[in-house]
Amino acid sequence: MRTLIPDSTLTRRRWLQAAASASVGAPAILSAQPGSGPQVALAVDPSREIAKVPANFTGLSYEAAQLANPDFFAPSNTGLAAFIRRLGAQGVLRLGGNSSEFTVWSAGGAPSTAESAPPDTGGRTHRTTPITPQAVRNLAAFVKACDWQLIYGLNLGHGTPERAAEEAQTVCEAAGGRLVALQIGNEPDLFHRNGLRPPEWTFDDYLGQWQEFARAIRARVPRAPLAAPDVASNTDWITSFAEKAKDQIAFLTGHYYAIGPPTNPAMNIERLLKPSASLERNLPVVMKASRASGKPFRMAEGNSCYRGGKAGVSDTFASALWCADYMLYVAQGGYCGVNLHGGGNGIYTPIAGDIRNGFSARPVYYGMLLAGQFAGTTMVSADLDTRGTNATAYAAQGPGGLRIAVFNKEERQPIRVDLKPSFSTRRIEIWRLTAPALDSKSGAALAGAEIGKDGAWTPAKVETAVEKHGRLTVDLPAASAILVWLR
Ligand code: BDP
Repeated sequence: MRTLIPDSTLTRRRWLQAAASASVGAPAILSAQPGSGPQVALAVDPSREIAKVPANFTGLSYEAAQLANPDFFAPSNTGLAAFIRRLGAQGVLRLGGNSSEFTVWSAGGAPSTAESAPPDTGGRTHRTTPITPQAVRNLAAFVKACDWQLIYGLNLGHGTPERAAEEAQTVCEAAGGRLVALQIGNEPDLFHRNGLRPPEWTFDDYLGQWQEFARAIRARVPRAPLAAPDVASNTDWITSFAEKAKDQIAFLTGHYYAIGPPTNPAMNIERLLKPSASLERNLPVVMKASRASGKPFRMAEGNSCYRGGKAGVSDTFASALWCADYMLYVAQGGYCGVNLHGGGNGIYTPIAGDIRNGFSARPVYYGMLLAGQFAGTTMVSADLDTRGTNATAYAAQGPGGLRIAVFNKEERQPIRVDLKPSFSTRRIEIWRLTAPALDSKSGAALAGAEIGKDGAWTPAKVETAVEKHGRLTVDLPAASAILVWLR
């Protein structure tokens, strides 16, 4: 039996010194912050593999309206590229949203002067977005500069198969292998009530029109990759699409917003951090369709609260905890990726700002950064006995060793995690996800470091441990998370 003994918080440098002395027989060192609370027991078993997490699991989503400004997604926007790359060596940028039903492919059209486009807030009035071939070529070059991949949304709501096919051809030629999918239509399961189609609009109506668009696209680009149905919430449409048209797509897609609308006072931090009944209900349905069809499922657009987010919730540290927990929950459940929606200075946007004023990371970005450490790994069994607390835990094996994330989503209650790894390890490092308070809009940090103005980030505060008798006890303050590395 080995024991992991808590010690004091060390800086990375002090850890290196400690590790050096440990290697010549000095006492083992580990750290945990003081505090008390219910003890939750976590058993991790790396031999029980649960799901593979693709290297491009992490993703962002932007409104297609952003393409009205061809300089935004362009290699010259190095500021934005730095923030995106920081989220993962690989990842997927998705263009779509409500505004993608109001784009006009205009081969020679003049670009708009719009600087940056926030998420759509769901009203009925929309400005038309002209998209030029130059905007598409810049987008493709931008994605390449980030070393990411692309999902591109075409206009089903107001578009025509011919226009979409022309636009698709330009996208395919510009993005080449970086294009993982074109999508035709954004949230078509809502068309019956948002004015894009008559109230009697059904799945079969949608599939018929989708096929027309797909045929026109394939007439120009026979191997164009497609993803669908990109629904807002109707999982029956995912099941039906998987049954009726799986051979035509590379993967299945759908959206997820944890709470909403923002005008409802019940949509608050407490609600956001609670386990989501709809997610628990829908994930198995979606994964059943995915397994039956052999097509992976990607959550192609989503965030904390629909209609553009809720101030005081979506822009606070609570969104960081929510986001990381959500991403790892669905990674463990088998999703092949998630795209957090944002843009401009939108309330829930992970990256805020514009070209002129520069970019910055919002709290939700820190959650993505934490969860992104699981990209390219294999999720393994992490069995948490929560003892009635709102805590969650995930573990994965991959490059850099085993990593274990534990979330204490209690607003006021600290917890003590008693970790029993059923394996031996040589070196343990702990990163904490912290902020001054749950509703803080700034001051979030991962491993004691904030994201710099240039998107730079390096762990600054790494607590360390060397095992002794097979147990590690770590205290988690209320509303915080840890990422434990076992190297
Ligand atoms: C989705 C839309 C997206 C919106 C988002 C929201 O696809 O354009 O920005 O909801 O309401 O339904 O925040």
